[in-house]
Amino acid sequence: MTIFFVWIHRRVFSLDYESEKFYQLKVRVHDKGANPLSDTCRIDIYVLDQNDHPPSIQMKFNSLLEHTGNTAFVNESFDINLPLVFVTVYDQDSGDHGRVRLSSLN
Ligand SMILES: [Ca+2]
Ligand SMILES: [Ca+2]
Repeated sequence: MTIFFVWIHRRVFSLDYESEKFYQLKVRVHDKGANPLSDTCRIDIYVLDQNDHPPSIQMKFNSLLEHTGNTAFVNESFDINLPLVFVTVYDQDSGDHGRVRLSSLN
């Protein structure tokens, strides 16, 4: 019996679920006999997601508001039933790692 170790090294510098979730390796072995005999096998590798991306917030003020950067200037007459800001949250992870909850800190 001979034991070999198999590494993923084909253009892979690190495993990243968000870039590539699945690898398939094909391995072949053959003996050194006069009429070589061989066997092959397929190895399926699924990369499991980890929580390696923080959520990020992008916001856009209501176009009715005068604003600069993260600061808006709201007239007293502004209809408070209209949204002040549209917030979009991104998280590249999957499942609970990518599920987010938005809360106000004040
Ligand atoms: Ca995440
Ligand atoms: Ca991830």
